[in-house]
Amino acid sequence: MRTTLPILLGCGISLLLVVTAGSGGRPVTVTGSAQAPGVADPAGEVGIVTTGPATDLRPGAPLTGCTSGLVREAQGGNNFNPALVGFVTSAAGERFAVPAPVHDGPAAVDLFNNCSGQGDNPDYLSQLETVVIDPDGVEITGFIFGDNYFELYVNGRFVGRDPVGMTPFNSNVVRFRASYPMTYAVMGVDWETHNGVGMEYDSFNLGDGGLIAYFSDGNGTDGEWRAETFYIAPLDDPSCVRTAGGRDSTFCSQAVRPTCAENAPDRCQALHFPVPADWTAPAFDDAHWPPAIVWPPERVTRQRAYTGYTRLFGDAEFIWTRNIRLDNLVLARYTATGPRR
Ligand SMILES: [Ca+2]
Ligand SMILES: [Ca+2]
Repeated sequence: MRTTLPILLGCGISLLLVVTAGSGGRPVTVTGSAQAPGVADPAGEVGIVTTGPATDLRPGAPLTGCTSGLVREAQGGNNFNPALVGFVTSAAGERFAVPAPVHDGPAAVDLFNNCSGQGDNPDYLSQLETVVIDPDGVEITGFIFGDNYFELYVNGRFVGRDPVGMTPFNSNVVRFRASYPMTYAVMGVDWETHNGVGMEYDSFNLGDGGLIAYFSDGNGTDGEWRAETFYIAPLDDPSCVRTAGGRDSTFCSQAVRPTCAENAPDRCQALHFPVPADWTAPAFDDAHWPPAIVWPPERVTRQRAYTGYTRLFGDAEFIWTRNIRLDNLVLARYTATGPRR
């Protein structure tokens, strides 16, 4: 029998103890100790804690600056912030790229990009090149908006990625040829400017994520996808993250900022789960990943890169995990058995 005991401490800090009452002589186990080196989830994957900001920062997305066609703030917004990837190391020496171990592949074609272009890209159809995954497959066009960054894989093959990792907000289009059953694997990243502690800008804002994709065969992101988080920050105490039934950071402070964010961001902690090497493969077993959570569009974005193109996103829905603020690296998967229309 599992009993969950939320214990409210002072200063708004909530410590969650998950107590499993033993049966048949099994010992009672308690997770959630601040001294625990990591947090194990049902698949046996252990969360690993790091503390403080990343080092060794380097460019993490194809577009590293607004070098041409720059649209200024007064003309519709262009708050460019570089998308950097840094590295954090746990006490035991495990090293993680933050906010994500991005793939160094080519960028997808712009649908809307007011960083390198003027916003709307009316020529996107003529700029598409088909990524051939299965020569006998069907040709599909896909529209993707990631807050802030995405990578798309189909049947285990890289198709394209977001050219703008942080801001401004942009959207993209891809084309590929692939066979059913067609396994979509999408990396979504809520990027950060304070790498390693899950926050952004001078205000140390927590930011939030979200992802939507729609494909020309009628498939698209919805609650039938699965989604799991692999980087949770900022945290005062990583033991707030539950792992039974899929990682769940909604018990961590999300209505209020973590205490560390106010006065000691260098002491903010993060919980990492290693990204499986084969997570994009059709054969990867995602049965232990929880269903994706569908989020209302207005909770994710009011940016023109999405709102100006809603008809292209059909009946697709924004997905993420249960916590759009603290879950910063989310992997999502879905296998389509055929066209949906
Ligand atoms: Ca982006
Ligand atoms: Ca965040």
